[in-house]
Amino acid sequence: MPSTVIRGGTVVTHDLTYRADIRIENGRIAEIGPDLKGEETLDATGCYVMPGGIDPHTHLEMPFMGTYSSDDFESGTRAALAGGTTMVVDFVLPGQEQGLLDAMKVWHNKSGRAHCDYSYHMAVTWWGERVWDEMPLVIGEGITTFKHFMAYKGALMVNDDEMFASFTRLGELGATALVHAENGDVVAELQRKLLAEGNTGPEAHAYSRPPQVEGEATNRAIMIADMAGVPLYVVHVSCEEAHEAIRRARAQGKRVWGEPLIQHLILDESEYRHPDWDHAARRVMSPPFRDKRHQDSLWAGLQSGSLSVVATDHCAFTTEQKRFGRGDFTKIPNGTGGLEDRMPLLWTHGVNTGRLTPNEFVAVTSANVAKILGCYPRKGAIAVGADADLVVWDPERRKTISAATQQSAIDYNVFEGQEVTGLPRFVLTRGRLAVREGEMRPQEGWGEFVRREARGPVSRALTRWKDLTAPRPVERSGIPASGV
Ligand code: DUC
Ligand code: ZN
Ligand code: ZN
Ligand code: ZN
Repeated sequence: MPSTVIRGGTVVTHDLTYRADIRIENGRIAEIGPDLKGEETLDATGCYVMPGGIDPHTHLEMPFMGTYSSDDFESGTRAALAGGTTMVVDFVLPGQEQGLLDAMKVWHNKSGRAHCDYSYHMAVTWWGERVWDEMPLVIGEGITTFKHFMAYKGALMVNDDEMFASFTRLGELGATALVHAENGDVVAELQRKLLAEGNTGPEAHAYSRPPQVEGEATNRAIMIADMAGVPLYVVHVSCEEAHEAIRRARAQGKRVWGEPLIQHLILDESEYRHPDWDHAARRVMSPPFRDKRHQDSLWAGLQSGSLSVVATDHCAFTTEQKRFGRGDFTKIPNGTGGLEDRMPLLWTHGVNTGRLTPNEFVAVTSANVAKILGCYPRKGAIAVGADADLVVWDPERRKTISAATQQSAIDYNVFEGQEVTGLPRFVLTRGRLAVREGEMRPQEGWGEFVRREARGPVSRALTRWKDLTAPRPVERSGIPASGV
């Protein structure tokens, strides 16, 4: 590959802003400084040069609710690049009794068509000796984060005993646990009750998953992680109740991170009361969209640092697939898209409104993700030796989001009609120019699997737990002699 220089831009990382050119050689950043020369030049005048976005949460070609999500690694990573995202982290979902490594091979077969780099989380969808045995081997493959569904009873859900066993094993191995935190038993009961009362439409989806089911499960997962001594990452935090539990845990020194989605930051529950069934059903996802009180809480969390990253949970279904749930909201495939729109929407509603600085934007869309998930500074950084996954961001470039012009394979966009200001001028994936002023230059199969490091045994919670269980001197009254 010829050397490329990105000239005349302002470099923005999670902690620094400065004027410099960047020279790229063989897919990596070779030099940062003034007046650099290369065989090719990209003009970044008037633009910010930032680490490409990393979406920590996607479901591409995911088998779910009797179908497969419609964006696969081809269309999904093409959409990602169009919006300035240069890496996605998808979820390997083993079937019941299926080995983790066998399931990983299935995902490696799907991801061969990716246009940008990618990694996986491993889902723990059942518990047994084989899962226990294979966990270190999975970590050895560079997959160091393990997801647990506390909802989807009868399908993906794991119970507390399974979750505690899995968390304990992961804590011992220095890995990180992820949770989808909703109380699956309560959701199943509310679904049954709503259907029995004749509530069959998409609005009942939101009624069946109130903020309390998320707040309860988030708190429970945090406490179980504390007892197990494992760091915990809570996916798709959508409400104040869950955010409050995360804030409290972090203030107590626990290693807990929260991930809001761009959908929950921008869209609210009124979408489910839309008179058009298709409109409402297209927005059915779990957790559901919430009201303004919760949206304000999520924005405040990003501003204060109690919430760490912004993802999409990109899981796109066509209108035809959504119609599987006509007459029964529990059969509407859960999921919405957002891969192409996450960065421009967060810039528009975050940076342009003054809620986030450009550095904070880089932190929550890229650097924090890479640090928490164990691939920093290869990803998420602008530094000599880092992968040249870069976005040249034009803060003046505008568009109206529309399904008519999107990369995603589905027939609508939940953000249809929204105006965004702030879009990529250029997007580079390991030095390869994939987007030039809105024109796509995709290359199927260019993307590579990114191995990630395990965090190691860092949970302070484990130390506290050991302290608490150690024998302590007791005074006559039965009150411990020291400590609270
Ligand atoms: N929620 C969704 O809406 N879709 C995929 C899985 C999930 O947890
Ligand atoms: Zn989930
Ligand atoms: Zn509509
Ligand atoms: Zn998900």
